[in-house]
Amino acid sequence: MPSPQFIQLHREDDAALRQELAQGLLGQPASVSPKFLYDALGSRLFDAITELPEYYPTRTERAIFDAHAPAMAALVGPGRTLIDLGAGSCEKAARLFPVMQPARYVAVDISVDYLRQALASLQRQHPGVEMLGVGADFSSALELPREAGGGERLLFYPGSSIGNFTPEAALRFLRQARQEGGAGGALLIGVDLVKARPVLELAYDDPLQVTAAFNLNLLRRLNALLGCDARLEDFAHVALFNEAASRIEMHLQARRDLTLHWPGGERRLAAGERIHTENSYKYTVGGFDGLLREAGFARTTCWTDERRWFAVFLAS
Ligand code: AVI
Repeated sequence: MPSPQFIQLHREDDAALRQELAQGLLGQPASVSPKFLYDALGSRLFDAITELPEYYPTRTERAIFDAHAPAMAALVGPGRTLIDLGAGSCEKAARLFPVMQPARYVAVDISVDYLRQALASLQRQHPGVEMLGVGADFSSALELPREAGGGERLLFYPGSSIGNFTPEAALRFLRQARQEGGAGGALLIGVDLVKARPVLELAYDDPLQVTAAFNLNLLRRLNALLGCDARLEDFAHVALFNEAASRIEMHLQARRDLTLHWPGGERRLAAGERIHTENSYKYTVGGFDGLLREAGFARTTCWTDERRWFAVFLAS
């Protein structure tokens, strides 16, 4: 019985994280990178978000794969190295195994520890597929290690996480994906589409307040990592669709005049002032297709749901 291999490429340096957080808080407007949303509790809250009736992206994307995976597989062909970016529980890729029939599976996530259990269980179900877990942060640069192997690569980036990059960073990421795919490489990517404001805003501000908890959890991280004295009850979750920028923005809005203190710094916030915590860009099919072509992909195919709320692109 083969067993998966694991490598950890990058480790966060606490001092660098503290500096990044302080710099963000001192900015105008104040901001905190969305990468801090995902500690153990934040990741569980995000999983809960994906179960909410208002948060349509996860289930809409799943329905697109359920309906069209055989057509995607026919274009991609069997025997690929399937490279899963942000693999987490590896569940989305695992659903594709029977139709895509990869020869090799490379799961990439920020920490290799997130991948150990999932990969071990996937390996038991698919003993014929070689498996590798890679701990890497590809949010600033997508560079796969040599161990990811050759062969025809299929990069898999579901979940519309590309929307959490600025369009410039998204273009950079797509260019790197094209390069990392190599000759004969392909990219299968999920993208959330522009739609009516109330649908979008409800998806990011649900009545059960799970997304509010997900956002407010950032303050707990600020306190733990930076030694900050933020009180959760002093902030309100705000999610709004910025139509001009075509993005949902999440903010933490001060409920009163207050000052945040941490060793070596402080930041005053007036009542109503916000800390910007996340952008989630929404694309049109034509707009994202243009971005793929600008990144150097020559052939693209797109599948959407009936309402055209979400799209999956295959680019090669
Ligand atoms: C992970 N990412 C695609 C989610 C999104 O929809 O932008 C993160 C999220 N933020 C609030 N709800 C979900």
